[in-house]
Amino acid sequence: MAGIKGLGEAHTYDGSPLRIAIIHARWNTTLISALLAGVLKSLTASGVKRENIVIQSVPGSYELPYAVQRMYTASQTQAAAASILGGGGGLGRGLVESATDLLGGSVTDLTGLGREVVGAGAPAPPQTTEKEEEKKKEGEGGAKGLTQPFDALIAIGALIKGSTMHFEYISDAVSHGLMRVQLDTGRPVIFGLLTLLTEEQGRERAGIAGEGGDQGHNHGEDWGAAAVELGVKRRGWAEGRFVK
Ligand code: DLZ
Repeated sequence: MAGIKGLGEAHTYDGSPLRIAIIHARWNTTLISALLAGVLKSLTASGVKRENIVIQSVPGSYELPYAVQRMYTASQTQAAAASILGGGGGLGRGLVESATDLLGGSVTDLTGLGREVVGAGAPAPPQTTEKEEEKKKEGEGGAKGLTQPFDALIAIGALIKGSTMHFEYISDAVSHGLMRVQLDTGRPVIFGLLTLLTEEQGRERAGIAGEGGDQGHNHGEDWGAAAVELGVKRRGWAEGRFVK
């Protein structure tokens, strides 16, 4: 008999206007790589453009809530900087130029705000060619992409239970932390945290189980779809509309 578990009726949403952040832990990399690929596959299938996806990694799952919160703030900073600089050199540009004068050149490039800020006293970044710089920005999902605040953020981690209480403490803290960030920021944070009793459970949920490494279901695909759905619905809610 077929089971009753699962996501229910599938809806499709247009992700093309969205900007999405993915923050993943590096612990248990085999699982994380597969889950990340699943997320990217479904974001792309929903129309999210690669240049509008920003990916950052952190060491472990414990770091996820803080990183998600800070990344959202960084995207707000980018959006503010872009709106100040917008309009091709009007009042905004004048303000930035005045600020640069007042700071005596300690801020070398305000247009890079949120991407890379060189503060007073910080060592100068290594020189890169134009081509390298372009490639680097593309890797950050920012070169020609949108600068609006993220529409949704996806946190990916895989915790595997060991012989101490470590697993319980981190699972609990991260779950609560991610929920808090989404309620505090008002932006959807997708819960891509696998809390696993065994490695095999992880392979099943990353779609890499079995001898051929292609069995199970990649939950990353569901997380990408959830990010697009919530991103689209939040935009509707912000305008007093209820997107079906
Ligand atoms: C320390 C640790 C352990 C033992 N296990 C995991 C794990 O299974 N999955 C994971 O994402 N992170 C693990 N970590 C690292 C912690 O999440 C965290 O990065 C460190 O405690 C530093 O804050």
